[in-house]
Amino acid sequence: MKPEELNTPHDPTWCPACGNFGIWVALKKALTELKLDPDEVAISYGIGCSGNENNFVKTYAFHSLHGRAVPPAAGIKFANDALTVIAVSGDGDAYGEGGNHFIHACKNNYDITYLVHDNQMYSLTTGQASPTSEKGMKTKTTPSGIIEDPINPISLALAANATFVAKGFSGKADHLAELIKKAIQHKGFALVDILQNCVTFNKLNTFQFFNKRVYDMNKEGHKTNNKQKAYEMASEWGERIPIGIFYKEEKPSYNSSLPQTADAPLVKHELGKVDLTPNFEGLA
Ligand SMILES: Cc1ncc(C[n+]2csc(CCOP(=O)(O)OP(=O)(O)O)c2C)c(N)n1
Repeated sequence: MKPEELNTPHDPTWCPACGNFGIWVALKKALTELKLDPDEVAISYGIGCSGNENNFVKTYAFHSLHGRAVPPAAGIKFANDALTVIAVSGDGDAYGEGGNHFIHACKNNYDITYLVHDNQMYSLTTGQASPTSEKGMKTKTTPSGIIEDPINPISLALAANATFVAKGFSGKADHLAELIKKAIQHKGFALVDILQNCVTFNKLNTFQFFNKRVYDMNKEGHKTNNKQKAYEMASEWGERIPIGIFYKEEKPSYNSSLPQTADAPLVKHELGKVDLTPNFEGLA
């Protein structure tokens, strides 16, 4: 398939030059280069400009609640691990409302890919401060400037024991597509935190801001098997911002470790052969 064949009849409704376009292009490129057909992929979306992508990519899709993209994705993978399962969120969705789900998905090593459209802003609701907005930034909810430091998604994922931790940039779609492919191929929970510009509400972290700062950390020699070094790289944010794979580790995924799903996913279980009588013993 060609990436355009994953388009739906609906044109994206994002603002012209929104970073979501680059992520959309990279996702379709990654899926087609991995030769995945639309019926082999299920994507669970949160609520936000990012979540609206569910209308624009032709795969199975589930539009969940705000902050809740991960639980349906984990459930879909339990039910049918033949599917490639992806969750898509904004930074508010992933690290704010869905922060607890995020931490536990890292810890549990669900075999899903998490693509976080990180524009440092609650954008669909027209520009409120999010967990990754920079200190001092003036937004609708912080007219005098944000007083607290932002969350660092990469260090948070490392501390929660995620087995694949990466950062991309919507303006480098080819590099991002490669990261998404590697995240999908990884057996276990894979985070790709994606820096993106919001042309309408974030006037600080613009396309130009990111474009002149990001560099490919793996090309500059960063190895992906050193957690201590990954923490160090995660805190680099200034004149230079690293993108690429910070850390990667092989570990059995949750599904493969769970006796109920180790041999066969739930969809392959023969329910007719399950003896439920012990569950009803003692009941009138
Ligand atoms: C529980 C809940 N809280 C708040 C909202 C309102 N809401 C909808 S979208 C959104 C912001 C989304 O921001 P983000 O997740 O960063 O995604 P973006 O729009 O920037 O892609 C909010 C607060 C909601 N729908 N449900």
